[in-house]
Amino acid sequence: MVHRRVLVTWLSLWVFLGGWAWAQGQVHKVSINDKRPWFTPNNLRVNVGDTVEWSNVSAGWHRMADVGGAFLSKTLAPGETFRFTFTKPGVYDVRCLTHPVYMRMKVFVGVDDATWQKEQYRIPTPTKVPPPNVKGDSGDEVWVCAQFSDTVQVIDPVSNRVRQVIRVEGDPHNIWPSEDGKYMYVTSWHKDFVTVIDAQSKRVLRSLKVGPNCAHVMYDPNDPNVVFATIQGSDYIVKFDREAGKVLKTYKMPREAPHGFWFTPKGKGHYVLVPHTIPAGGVTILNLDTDKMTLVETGVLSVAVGITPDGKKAYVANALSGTVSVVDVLNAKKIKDIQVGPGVIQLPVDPTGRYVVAAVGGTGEAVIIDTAKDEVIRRIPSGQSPHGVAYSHNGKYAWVTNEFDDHVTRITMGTWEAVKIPLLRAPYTGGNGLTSLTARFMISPPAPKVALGERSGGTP
Ligand SMILES: [Cu+2]
Repeated sequence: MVHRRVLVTWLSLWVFLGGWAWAQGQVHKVSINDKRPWFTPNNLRVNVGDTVEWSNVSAGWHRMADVGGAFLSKTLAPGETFRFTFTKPGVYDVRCLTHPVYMRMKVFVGVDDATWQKEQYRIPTPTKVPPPNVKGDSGDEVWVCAQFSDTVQVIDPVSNRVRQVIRVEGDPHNIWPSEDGKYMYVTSWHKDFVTVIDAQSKRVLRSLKVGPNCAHVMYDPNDPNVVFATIQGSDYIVKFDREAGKVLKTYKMPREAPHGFWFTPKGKGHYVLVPHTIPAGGVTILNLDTDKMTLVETGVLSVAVGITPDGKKAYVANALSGTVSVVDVLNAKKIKDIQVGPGVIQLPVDPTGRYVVAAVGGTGEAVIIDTAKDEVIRRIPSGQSPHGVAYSHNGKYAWVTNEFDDHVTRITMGTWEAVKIPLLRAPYTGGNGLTSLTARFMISPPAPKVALGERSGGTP
């Protein structure tokens, strides 16, 4: 009797475990990388009931999400994993929501062969453009974060050629000068530090650890001795000293994932406007005199802000909504939504205050908004996935970076003529067998010419 009972128990356990294993389906592993291809594999075919496990084998922070809303992980630190069991058939557009433009993959659940073959995700290949025969004005030089190649590339504004390449590790994403033009600050988008470059010598001076997925950087126009950075893999922004020696203060935001922030100009209020990408969007208006924060709902995946020279109006890019929200800064109120197209990212207001050039990733265009009417007046083709926008100091040119192309587009304000200026490819591509991508840039005061290709210093 005893033996029989043991046998029955074992049988039920076997049935139970077998049934459990069957219900769970198979487990498929995907690794998350910092470089292309960002997911291995980046197309995965599974059965209904199967589980996918994403392992962060990179040295950065990532956050897994289905665009259709089936799941959203927490921010995964290096070594962490996330699992999801697919119970419904279909094709899932899966992204790292911290880096949603390029960290993409597809999961095919219970689909037929035709769907699997036809709908695979392929990472875009940059289009090669020749150097232009047009010249520019002396003065500003253009600093471009060639993010995928781990370089910052400096363009000579007269010849329209890259004249210097500076190595910056960790996917350099956003760049900003100090008020006197002595330093350039660069964020490392897949890492947690800001790199400081001597703008004249082009040498890397030091780096400062600020927090996971350091996104944008900018000094406070009302107090140029302090510099701020947004920490997208968190719910805070940081303030550090001009020399980037230490973090002075951390501001906890009402929402997560702060990204492309902007200050009201000097003497026009003391506010910083911080957009939130994940999951809800919106913009926080932070009064830096009182530390009071007001959240304004704008749209979904709010990624960047631009502010008029009088400090009164802000433009907020809602990447997933495909809209630009016009916000009354002093009254913390949304005035209007302008339809521009999916994947709208940076949109600074030009120095005259008359125009906003918005980089619209989904349509490949630089979209021009007239600030008097707050309407779109022009759409200019730029490249694959336009991303960053900056202006020359005299307001003559706007420069637009293209995330999946190797060129920046120079647009002449008013005539809207567009010229494509190539960045350098290999050997500056970070050893990934990939042509470089650009993310953002800013313009510094003139600097002496340095031999092309000289690599001065490395990121500490
Ligand atoms: Cu990521």
